[in-house]
This record gives sequence, structure tokens and C-alpha cells, in this order.
Amino acid sequence: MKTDNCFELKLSNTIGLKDTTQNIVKFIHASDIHLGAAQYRNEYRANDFIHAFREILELALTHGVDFVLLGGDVFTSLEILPGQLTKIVKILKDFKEFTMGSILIIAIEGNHDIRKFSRGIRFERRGQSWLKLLNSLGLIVLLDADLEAPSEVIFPPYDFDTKKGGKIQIKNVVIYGTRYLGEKPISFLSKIRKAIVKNNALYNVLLQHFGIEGQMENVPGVKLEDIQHLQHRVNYLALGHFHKQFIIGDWIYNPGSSEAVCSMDNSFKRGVFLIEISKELQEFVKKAKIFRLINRKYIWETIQLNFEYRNKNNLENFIINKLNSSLKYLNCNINPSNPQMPVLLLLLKGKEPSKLCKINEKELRRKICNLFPVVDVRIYNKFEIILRTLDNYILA
Ligand SMILES: [Mn+2]
Repeated sequence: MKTDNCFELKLSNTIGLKDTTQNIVKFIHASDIHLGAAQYRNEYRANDFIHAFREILELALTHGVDFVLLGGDVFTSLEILPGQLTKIVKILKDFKEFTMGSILIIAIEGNHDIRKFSRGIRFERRGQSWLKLLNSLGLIVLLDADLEAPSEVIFPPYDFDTKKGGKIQIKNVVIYGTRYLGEKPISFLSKIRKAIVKNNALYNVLLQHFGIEGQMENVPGVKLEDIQHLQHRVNYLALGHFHKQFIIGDWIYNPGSSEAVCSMDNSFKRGVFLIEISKELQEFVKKAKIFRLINRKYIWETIQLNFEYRNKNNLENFIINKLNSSLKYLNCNINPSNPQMPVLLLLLKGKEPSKLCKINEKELRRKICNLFPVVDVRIYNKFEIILRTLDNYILA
């Protein structure tokens, strides 16, 4: 039979068998996929985010997991081009068809899923997201709590008819989730804690989109001491938000972004977690494995400008000649869709070119991409700061 199912084509021989007993539960925990990132700037880079998403689902298949958790920021904003969304829907449809709906993809909304800045107006209060669309199509399970309700009822079980709910049970694991709670989620956390049912026969997972203070330099987060109280009722706190991976106290897990959303992400440890929960002698035992995804390579090049360039052609020729020798080692025979073709981060240092030959970043980027096997270029300037003293002016 002919098929165009992307999972069947690639994985027909490597599917992991799901454990059918109630005693072993496996899941993938991923976050911050940022689908739609880079879409206006570079199509290959935009596709990298979709590839990372597909790779997560492939891991779910090869390891025979029971479900996949996505800790928010599945999309990078409300703006997504139709071609991108079509690819994402196809992947999710193929996955559902290939698994016959047996591996649920459980998600919450992150701050990016509801974000749009258009003419300076934030859009988030209107409550729309692409995750809501995917949920209404039956392609994912989107969890959210009714935080206005009394705490006993804020997490109704997910109903597959109305496609609404705040928790879902799979084997003996119960997953609770809420949308992004804003920059200060602490005010909601005690209500959430009260609403989570403690039952020693069940393993509780709480899916949230916030960071923990101190895990990323200069990025605000929730204080660890303010969430310790959750540990009495939550066995596994599944986070998203910070793009840098961290694990705290063997119960707080943040996988990091699946692709590098900005060049800084490239320096972070990131990936996904494969978690296995088994019940031995009435106790839950957790095993965690970390997977790195096949991401696009990044390379840095620094070029020193030794004098103040006044002619644009000379300046560009100098940069291109320098790159000609330093990028010689790159493989020219690969396709830009291959993640081995790198993104070039170009740092210009030394004397700032004269105002007459200001670098046109867009133009230089296009030239470099045409001449070298790099998929995209980012140009950074770190020119010397010249203090203009009275003497300078007199000499000039
Ligand atoms: Mn994010």
C-alpha cells in the first residue's frame, strides 16, 4: 500500500512497543518548540523548528511512550504563515493516524502561544491560540484550569467531546495543566496545590509554563522556596519557559527549547526528557533520560577591521576574502535543508567604518549566503569606542 505518512515512511521498522501493563508509564517531556520562528527571514531555518517537532514525535514512537507533554510556547506567536501551519497539521495528522490515536500529545499555552505584537498592541487578552485550533481538530489535548472556580473544581477531567478540561489520567499518571499564568504565577499556585488530589495510587504531573529564579542569569523567575509546597502533591513538575535545561531536586524538570530560538540558546544545554515511571513495592520509581535533538549548527567568525573603511566595496571585499579563507573547510555539497549547513554568526571588531559606508546588513547577508554554504548570517558589531577629544578634532 502506498502511503505518504511521514512516520510510516521513516520509522516502519523501528517502532518501540508500548508497555501494556498499568505498572510502567513512559512519556516524553518537551517544551518551547517555537513553531513559526524565523519564518519571515529564512525558510530553511523556519523548517528547522518543524523538524525538531517531528523528531520529538519520532522519539515518542521509537521509545513506545504512552504520551507526550509540551510545556508551552509550542508556537512562537499568533502569526504563522499558512504553509507552515499546513506542515504542522500534516505531521500531527500523520502521527495520530500512525499511532491510531494511542499516544496523546498533551499541551498547555505558553506566553508565546498567545502573543502578538501588532502596531504596539498586545493581543493576549482575547484568548486565541493555534493550540486551541489543534485541540478543536482533535490533534492535541490542550489542558487548562478554570482558575476563577472554587479550588475543588478548577481541574475538570478532559472531555473528548467538548475538548475541554484541566486534567487527564493515563494509566496511573494524572496530568494537571494550566495556561501561562503571567509573570507572577505564585498567587495561583496555592489554589492549584489545593485542587490537586493526593492519592498514593496515582502519580501526579503538573504541567506549567514558568522559570525558576537563578536558573538563567538575569532572567526573572519564581523563587524555589515559593513552590516547594507543591511537592506534597506533585510528583513531577513539568516546566517550560526557560530555554536552558535544568532539573531541581529530582522533581522539577525543564527540558529547554528544542531548537535555538536566538543565538544565545545555542550555548545552552537543551533537549527533551524521556521519563519512565514504574511501581515497585507500592512506591513509584522514576528513570529519566536526556536526549539532545539534531539541531542546526552555528559557527562564529570574528573579523578585525584595522582601519576606518570609507569605501563600501572595499569593506565588503575584505570581509568576503577573510571568509574565503576561514570557511574553506565547509562542505559545499550539502543541501540547505541539511542541519549540517550552519548558521554563520559574524562578529565585526576594530575600527568602525565611516558613516559613508555603513554596512547594509541585509545586502551583506545575501551576498555571503550566495557565496558560502551557510544557511543564514547574523552580523554583530563590536567596534572600538573612540573618545573624540579636542586633540582629535584639531588633528583631523
Ligand atoms: Mn519560549
